[in-house]
Amino acid sequence: MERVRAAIVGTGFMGQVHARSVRTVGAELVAVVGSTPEKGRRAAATLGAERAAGTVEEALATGVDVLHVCTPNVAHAAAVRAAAAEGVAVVCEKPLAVDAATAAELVRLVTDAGLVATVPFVYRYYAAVREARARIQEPGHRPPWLLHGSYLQDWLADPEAGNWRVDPGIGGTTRAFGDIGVHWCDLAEFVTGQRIVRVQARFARMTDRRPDATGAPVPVATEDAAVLLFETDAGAVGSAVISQATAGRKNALTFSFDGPDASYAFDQENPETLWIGGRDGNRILHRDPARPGAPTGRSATLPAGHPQGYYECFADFVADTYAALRGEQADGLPTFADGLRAARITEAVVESTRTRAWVTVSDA
Ligand code: SOE
Repeated sequence: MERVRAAIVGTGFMGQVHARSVRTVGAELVAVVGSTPEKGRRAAATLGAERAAGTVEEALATGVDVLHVCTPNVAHAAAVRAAAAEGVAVVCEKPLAVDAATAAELVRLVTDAGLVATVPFVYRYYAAVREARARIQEPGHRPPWLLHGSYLQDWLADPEAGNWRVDPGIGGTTRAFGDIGVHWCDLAEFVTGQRIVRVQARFARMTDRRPDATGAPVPVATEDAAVLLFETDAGAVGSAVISQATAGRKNALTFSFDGPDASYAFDQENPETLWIGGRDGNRILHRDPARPGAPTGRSATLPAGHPQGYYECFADFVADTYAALRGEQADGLPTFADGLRAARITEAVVESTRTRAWVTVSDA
């Protein structure tokens, strides 16, 4: 296949991350679409795109192979539909859609069109995560019975801070869980191989008013934090605390998956190591491709001591997506099916916060 030709719609932080990965994997960034023509033109210049396009349709008409959707959440579905209509592969930021029914529709669309369609659950790409997954899912290894952790950030810890995600009309009915709780749940299922089947959840807000786009303080309808209890199809129980307003925590995604043979703990802010707890002692496993049995995916093969970071994980995800365009199926590539899974867990979480009851995660 010639160099992959990509377009990006949405030029905020995630659009910039996607653009960097597109360049890193040697693809051509043909067009970017901004929320205004001026933002599009500025982004085309700063992100190294061949041109700014006024609309998604205009970007698709340039003959790209793949569209990266990095807009605010409510606009994801329209962009995915446009790509599917043109037979263009798509990478859509999470959440895939602001409700499970729409997410299911998008899965049907891309499946019927036979398109590669992925969602950047990129924390799967850390070697420590793959190491935990390989050990936990090794035949004969007794499964973890207790899954727990958190995903804590503080970019909304200032009660005066606002963002489009706060507005349910743009970000969806859930903010903290819909934005980053889905990462935590994706990792819990990816690493353990278990599926979350029932949830009991509560939302919480640090503040009831935040400034809207004009700077005027308005009532807040979405959560700053989510607290989740869950059960899995393997009989495990678990809990997760999700927050975007925890002062001092920048991108602190942590898990501990605990079984009779060992406990496995990971901290995204210290991603080069995996803590393995044992009854007769604990180990800190440092990422080292020279270690027999170490994960071998793309940036996991960086020599020990050369940290594999967020950008490397993102580029590995994009490279695996583009390899799928050539018919290669990489292990652990997160697809629209995983985006739908996240939407269904999110739907159950939101319902539980309303009914205050345990809610079964739909598989329908
Ligand atoms: C903001 O919470 C954010 O950028 C998320 O949208 C990303 O998915 C996460 O990886 C980092 O934080």
